[in-house]
Amino acid sequence: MASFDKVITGGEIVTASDRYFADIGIKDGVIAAIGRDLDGAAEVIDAAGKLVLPGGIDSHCHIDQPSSSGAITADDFESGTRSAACGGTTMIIPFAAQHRGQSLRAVVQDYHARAEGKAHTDYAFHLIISDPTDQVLGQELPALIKDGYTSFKIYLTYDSLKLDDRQVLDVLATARREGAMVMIHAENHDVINWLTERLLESGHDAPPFHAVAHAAAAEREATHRAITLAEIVDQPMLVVHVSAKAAIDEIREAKARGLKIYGETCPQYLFLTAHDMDREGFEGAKYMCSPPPRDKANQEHVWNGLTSGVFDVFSSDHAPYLYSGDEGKAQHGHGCGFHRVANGVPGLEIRMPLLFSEGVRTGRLDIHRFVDLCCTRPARMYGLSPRKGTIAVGSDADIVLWDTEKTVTITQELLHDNMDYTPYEGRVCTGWPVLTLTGGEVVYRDGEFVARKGKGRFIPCDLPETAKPLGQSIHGFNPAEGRYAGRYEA
Ligand code: DUC
Ligand code: ZN
Ligand code: ZN
Repeated sequence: MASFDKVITGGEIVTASDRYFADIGIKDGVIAAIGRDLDGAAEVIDAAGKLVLPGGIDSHCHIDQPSSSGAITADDFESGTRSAACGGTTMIIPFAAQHRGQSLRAVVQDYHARAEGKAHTDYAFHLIISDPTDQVLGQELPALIKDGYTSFKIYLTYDSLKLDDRQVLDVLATARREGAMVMIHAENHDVINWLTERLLESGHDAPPFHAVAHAAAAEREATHRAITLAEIVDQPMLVVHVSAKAAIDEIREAKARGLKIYGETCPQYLFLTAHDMDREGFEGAKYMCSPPPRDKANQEHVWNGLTSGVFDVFSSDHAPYLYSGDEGKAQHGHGCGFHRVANGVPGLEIRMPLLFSEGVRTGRLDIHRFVDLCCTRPARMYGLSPRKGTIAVGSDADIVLWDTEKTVTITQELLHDNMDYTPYEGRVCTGWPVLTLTGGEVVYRDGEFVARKGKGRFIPCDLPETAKPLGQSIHGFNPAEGRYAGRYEA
């Protein structure tokens, strides 16, 4: 009997810390051996001349997610994970999003039904908490955390999602007690609404004014406030989709003070600018997301945040809303104003190729840092390591072969999602995934998606290593004495 189901031979393995030539033996979907001249395999995959990387983890994407306005993402778990796999991503962590009044447990069951039997990659769920009642924080959330939903996103903006500071503190304190990770969308809600009203009053309702309403200063203020609230409760927190220097500075400063504050950024903040919203007709809506892409100078600061360690993870924030058709951005926004357009851009498939091409190939980003940002850190951040995010004996055989010389022009036709546009149309990438294995099965080869039935599994997350449960009392803050006795006091 063959010792391995498959052996990947002759490739150069790259992880977050190492780079070396070796073969990989796969058995029952798991990496069973790494070594020289492995034989005894039923199938051999020739990786000569290719880099062999861990599959990517996209830890921020919206799949089959209805918004409270009724808009629904164009990708379901079938098309979303198909597209992910073709771009070198082998695990996704989308959201199970609570609308106010809903039971969190019911929401989670609903999203499981959406994913079951459809996903081609493994998946976990973050929760979105929009209604932190006593029942939710006291009963549902602790039980769900024990069942493997160990991270949740909260919002400081959007009418239907926004929490006030007091609610944020309640959520952070619950997360601290249970050892969960909190992700936060940090933009000042009142500022955005006030600016939007002023802009609309003066007839400025076209897509570029979205970026004016979502001012960088509003992102900075909310980031500062969120960090302050996390500091008061002494709870780790990840600021998601960071777009602007002002917010990056807040995160850098918090890290320098020793706080467990983490940062995430996305392709749209490296490769798009607010200027893209300035296109003919309503076309600018194709580039609208929140926070919005900024300017060239801010792009440089985002790059700098990636190379200098301010950012811990690089995610897509894939929020695929169609442009055309009855439910499209154009129909909803044209003649009604930028504030009516669903916020979000697609990016699941091009997240890693774009960063590889413009970061690694240009010498701007160390390849180990690339793997760390796209694969290893998301696994560690969300309690999936070492099963996911690296190439090691015992880890799942989620592996991607990269051809570093392959040049591809991005077009919507080439991509595998359900969208009708890509904001990156015409952009040329050098370095592209040529083969993807999920759980030891080849699902993508040379531009073709080759899987049939979705075999992706739900993977419950452990408690994140950065956020072990810290008990009932709040370290550094003694509510009984009513005074701050924090770590930074002399
Ligand atoms: N902003 C969000 O907060 N979520 C989805 C996409 C977006 O642009
Ligand atoms: Zn968000
Ligand atoms: Zn998002």
